[in-house]
Amino acid sequence: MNSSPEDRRSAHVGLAYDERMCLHATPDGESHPENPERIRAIWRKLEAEGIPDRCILLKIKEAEDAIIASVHTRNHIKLIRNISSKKFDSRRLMIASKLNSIYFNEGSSKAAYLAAGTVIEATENVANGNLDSAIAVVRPPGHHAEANEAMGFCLFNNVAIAASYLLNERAELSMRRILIVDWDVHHGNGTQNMFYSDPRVLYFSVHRFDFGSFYPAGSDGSHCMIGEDQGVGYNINVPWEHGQCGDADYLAVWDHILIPVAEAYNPDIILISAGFDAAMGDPLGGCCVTPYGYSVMLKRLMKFADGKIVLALEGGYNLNSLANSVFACAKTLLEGSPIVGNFEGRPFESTWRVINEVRNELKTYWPVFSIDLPEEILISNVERYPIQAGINSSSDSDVEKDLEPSNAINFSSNNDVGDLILPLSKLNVDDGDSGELSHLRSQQNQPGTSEAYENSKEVTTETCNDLFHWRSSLSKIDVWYGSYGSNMWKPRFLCYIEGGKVEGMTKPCRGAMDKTPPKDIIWKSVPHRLFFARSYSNTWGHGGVAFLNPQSNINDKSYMCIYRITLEQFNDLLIQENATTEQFESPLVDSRDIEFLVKSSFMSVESIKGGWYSNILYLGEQDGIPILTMTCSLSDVEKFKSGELPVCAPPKAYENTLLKGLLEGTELSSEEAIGYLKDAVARNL
Ligand code: X5A
Ligand code: ZN
Repeated sequence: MNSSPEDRRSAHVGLAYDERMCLHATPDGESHPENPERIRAIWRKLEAEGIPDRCILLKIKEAEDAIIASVHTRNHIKLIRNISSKKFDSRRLMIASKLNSIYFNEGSSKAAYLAAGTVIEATENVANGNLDSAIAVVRPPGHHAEANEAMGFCLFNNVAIAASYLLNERAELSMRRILIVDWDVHHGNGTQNMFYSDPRVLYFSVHRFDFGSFYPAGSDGSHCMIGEDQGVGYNINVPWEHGQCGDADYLAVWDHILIPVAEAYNPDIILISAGFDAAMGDPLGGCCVTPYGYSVMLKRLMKFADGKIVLALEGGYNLNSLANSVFACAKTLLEGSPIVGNFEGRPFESTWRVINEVRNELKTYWPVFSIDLPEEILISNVERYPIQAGINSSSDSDVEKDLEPSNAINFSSNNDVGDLILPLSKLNVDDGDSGELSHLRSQQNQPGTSEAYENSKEVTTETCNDLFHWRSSLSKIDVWYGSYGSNMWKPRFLCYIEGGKVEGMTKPCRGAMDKTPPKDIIWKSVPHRLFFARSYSNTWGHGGVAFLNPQSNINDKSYMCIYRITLEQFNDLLIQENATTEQFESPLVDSRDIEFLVKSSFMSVESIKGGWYSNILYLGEQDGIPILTMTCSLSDVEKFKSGELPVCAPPKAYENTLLKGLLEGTELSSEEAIGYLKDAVARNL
């Protein structure tokens, strides 16, 4: 280094990488997002930029069982130790298949021990002052690994092991307060659990939560999880409601949650669970943090703990953004200032809501949170919303089951609804070509194909120029949405508009972007047959859900509650009902589709074909406004008739919701309403 004596010495930054961590790979050579190329790509980039020469290269060590045992069970350690041995050859696949998102091969044990050992080595040398800071380029990642279980591509919980090592084995280093910052796009369930009642470790995670539907789904990542016993207040979750979060959102969280807490906590060392799957273009994360964003996030943490920071790689699946982000972090540690850059845009409206919820939840433990946020940031005249609600959210459908909410459309600078109204896309259902939508769809990532991962970058940039325009035009068109199932009960229907859930629903709805309540509600009856089919839905659990036979019959009569909403809201409803993980830049149903519907009475929406409610029915009009509903396809009806698909009575909670709707909306007595539903269940299709 060519620094003069007056200069502060350049930082001693440790860097760790070992090719042997590439030994862990899928057994059959199948492509997988968590593959050896990830760390190779990082290393190639760092070398090309001359970073290793400016760093202190660390010894790569395997972790010792005795140290791993401070957070993992003996059984788990035994499993990870033995999984690669010859005698497990025949059982490896079987064992992995019983775990959640895990593969094993003959190199897995070695890589897992090296990853954990390397993070320990980096942490120890930062803690004892040999290094100022360090980056451990390791895999497999760690933060999902539980005490007794590998999951989410993670075998050993590298960061948790290192933290526990400092606390329990190296007390003389006086690392009494450890801040773990987990900026991987996923919640680090394993790390949270390991220190849940331990105030010596403050676990902070910002992650996609999507109301509990984002991996690792469930309530662990909720902002209500604040720690317990001695550790209460020392677990902080910032759960995004949706994808597309970027620099502005993350830095708002830094400003209003993490930095104030770090000031109060005064950590002795910071360990970063540094996943880069919230990076722009990541196929799993669907967020858009830039290298500059990571660089600033890191720099803001460097003023704590005397700059003692260890970054340990977690996720990050777009090789380019992964390598560029790690490079940005390395430069930041070395140079003590963020890389050159800037960011545009403002946080989402939801980001302020989330920040407030987190602060509120924790204000008794962190008094700084009692200070209200300045009003001007809460009342913004230009609110920013994510593009379309195509994320795993509540629905009676289960098509999304094992799809990654991948390939979210990224946000570029200009998010405002423009005045410009572009021509609406057309769904050419009549000639079998679904136009733009099928084009978009064909470019979707199919998890498991390497090509898809390579494509992800192009897709993201291609769709980066968000088109809000269809929303503004469809918000000016009214339709009646006809409900015949649980949506007949207004509070349940409102979940699709406002978000949230009512009793009996297993998960909340995302809500529509426009949360205006319906302008009018009317009850009608229609000459279509109501029936209950399927045997399980994500929202209601085991039992059937309501369908309407698309074919009318004058002898049939079903009650219907029709809500006057905008065509924009109808599109958001359609997406939620069909639980698609996709994001659409064009509407699924536009005014030209309505013209088509008026003529042909039903229309299958090609781009959500897998959804159970992808068939739009036109049921005439009311006050000159079309009445639309959604149901299954005619061919599904045939399958329900033949027994190829199950017909099933509804679950109690679901049936009760329909009953409440009928009783509040119609003149039916409760006997009549019950009879009406019983009949729909019992009568043959
Ligand atoms: C470390 C990490 C993601 C697991 C996703 C499983 N894991 N579908 O990013
Ligand atoms: Zn992740």
